[in-house]
Amino acid sequence: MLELYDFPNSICAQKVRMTLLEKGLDCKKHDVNLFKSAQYDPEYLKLNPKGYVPTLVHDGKAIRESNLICEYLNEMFPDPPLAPSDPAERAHMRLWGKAVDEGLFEGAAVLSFSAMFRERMKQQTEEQRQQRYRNVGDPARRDRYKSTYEEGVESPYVFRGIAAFEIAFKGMDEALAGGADWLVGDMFSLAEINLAPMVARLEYLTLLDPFLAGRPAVRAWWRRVQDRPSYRDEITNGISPAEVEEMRAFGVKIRDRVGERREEYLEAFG
Ligand SMILES: N[C@@H](CCC(=O)N[C@@H](CS)C(=O)NCC(=O)O)C(=O)O
Repeated sequence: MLELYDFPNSICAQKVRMTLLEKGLDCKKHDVNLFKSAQYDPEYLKLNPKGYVPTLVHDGKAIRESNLICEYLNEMFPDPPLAPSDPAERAHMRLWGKAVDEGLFEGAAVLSFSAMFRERMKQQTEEQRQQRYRNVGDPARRDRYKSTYEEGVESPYVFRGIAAFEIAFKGMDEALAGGADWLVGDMFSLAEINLAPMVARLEYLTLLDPFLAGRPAVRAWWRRVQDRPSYRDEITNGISPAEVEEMRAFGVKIRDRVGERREEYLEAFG
């Protein structure tokens, strides 16, 4: 039996749900309400000591980390395959998962945080905010939360996130330059699944366009990803109209400054 500890608009959980749909797998879902700090419930921490979603439980075994969960599902349920059979191509596919784990996830998280969640945190008492920082149990993550709360879009974490996206889109353009439909191995793979929720979050925040400008192959690839039934069910139809509107309304407030910071990155490193 498959069980997923999940939160609807979690970009990490979306990867896992897309993988489940691509594989046609049934899964029992448990909602872990991140806005009510349910991820820090002692019972949940036994499954996922970092206090994250998602966690997959398969026949009683807990599997953590969205990228690893998707790999696990692909190994346990090989049909249809979501990874190329050639080992070198599989390694290339995993580079995209690494790019997400090493920069794009944090980029999407800090952009969302500095646009939206920061505003929610402003409604909290100082004691509630301090409790939030203590809960995360990890100084690196605490520093990221604090910086995006205090500095918003001016946070150095936001600058690094914008850089991670710019580097990734440049890499996608190169990977698609020969006319390929997909990033690796001529197939829709875990590379697309790892990236799709990150790119979608940028788009919902109205921040995607500058990254796609002058990159028609990436834009066409993005349309292909969005046409995938797993994307439509889990992302397009899986996010409520109220959440879509919230992301848009807050995203537009930081859009100009994000564009300027992208230009700053290109001037310094482009
Ligand atoms: N590297 C982890 C990151 C998981 C993660 O940070 N998930 C977010 C939701 S997308 C979360 O649970 N955040 C709760 C918190 O930071 O308190 C993965 O890919 O599974």
